Amino acid sequence: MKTLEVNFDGLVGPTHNYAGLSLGNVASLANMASPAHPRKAALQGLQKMRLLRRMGYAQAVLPPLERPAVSWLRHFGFSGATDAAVITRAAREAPSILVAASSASAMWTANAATVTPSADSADGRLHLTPANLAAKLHRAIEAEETDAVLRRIFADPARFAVHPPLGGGIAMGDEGAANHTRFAAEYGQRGFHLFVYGRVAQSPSSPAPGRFPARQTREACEAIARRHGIPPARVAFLQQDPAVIDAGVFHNDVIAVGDLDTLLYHEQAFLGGRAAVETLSETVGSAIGRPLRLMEVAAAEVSVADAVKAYLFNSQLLPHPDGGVRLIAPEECRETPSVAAWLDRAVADSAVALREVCYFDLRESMRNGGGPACLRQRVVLREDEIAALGARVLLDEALADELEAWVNRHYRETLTAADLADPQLLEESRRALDELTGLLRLGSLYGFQRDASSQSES
Ligand code: SUG
Repeated sequence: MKTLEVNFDGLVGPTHNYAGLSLGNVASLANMASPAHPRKAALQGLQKMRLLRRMGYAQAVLPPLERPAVSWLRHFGFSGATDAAVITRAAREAPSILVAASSASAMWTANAATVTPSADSADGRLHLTPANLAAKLHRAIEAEETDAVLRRIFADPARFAVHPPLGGGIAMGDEGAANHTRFAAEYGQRGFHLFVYGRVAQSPSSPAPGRFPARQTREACEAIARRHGIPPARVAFLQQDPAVIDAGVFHNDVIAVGDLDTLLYHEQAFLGGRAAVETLSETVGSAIGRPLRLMEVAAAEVSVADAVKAYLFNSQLLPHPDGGVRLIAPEECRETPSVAAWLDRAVADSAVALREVCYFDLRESMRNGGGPACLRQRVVLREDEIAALGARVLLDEALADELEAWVNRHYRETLTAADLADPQLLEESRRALDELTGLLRLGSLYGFQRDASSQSES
């Protein structure tokens, strides 16, 4: 039976804005309070999905979460007779909490979960753990709702196991697939899992960044590998160099990307440097039965600062039909001279597996530190598992057209921080999401839909 890697991209939500919420994420801080363009953001994301599908890759979509999250505002004590009153009170008393409850950050679905395909787990089911995203308030409040979304889509318990997000707070800080890479000779064959962490929570003397937070802990990585039933011989754990976290590499996918038998990484990505990568390469090679193709980017050619600016490593690495690889890169790579020169050299060199680079304009997401790879969650699925998905999430031209028209009908052109206090935005977002659940056949997914149906029943 055929097995495919399906890219589940996040549909950008109607409240997309720049709030400067992510200390350690250079773009998020730099663009704080500048006006955002939700319609353009959603269309840029859809265009990427559409073109990847046309290139022959399996593409799916994950819905946005309900934002502003009135239920969270109520949870934090902002009571009110109506939801609009809750928003108004939060805007007056604690605007920073309203802003966190309004972020469209669920669009970066690389952070939605960590997935272990059925070929790799002890019980032969596909396992998913939604990320707890404990490091940041606006992201931590995603976990419960993402869990609900994944349970709708991966609903068949005979095939899929959706675990709850890890408890335990920041010591179990987990940012999902942004810090995880699966290697395999072919998608359907048994794989090898690389987990990358920023610090060891239970060992305070171990190396850690000094300036910015390390969001992912080793303990969280180990817990996920255990829960998903991955044999220990098929897992490796590497630590990020704390210096790169302090330079703005808040997730491993800002400094390395791997797929199948290929790893593209920056020389300074990992603690232990080249020796650590060589050991990894040997272990992976013998586990998947084929040597790992390493593409190292030297610091002398591309500095970490340029890598962070251009988001070279946040490209999607995909198989090219001729046996090499293709990169789906942000436009910013073409505009950063050191990165553009590296890519040109690599494509021209027949000894390097890189055959082609396709550039995409994802500027709206990039201005919050989200590149092509942040916007997608990779799920390796057999054909029967694809057929068992519990919603209309697999993208075809018809769904892409419908989603584009839906965005054009509902999304604002511009959104500023001040607009988040406008209760009208809540109404608009709910109207849009209500229609979306119909389009994607998700049923009554969102809290406001369930509240409305329980009111009409009583
Ligand atoms: O968690 N930005 C996200 C970007 C996530 C990128 N994902 C991966 N690298 N996989 C974050 O820092 C900024 C929101 C704001 O400032 O408004 C934000 O949340």
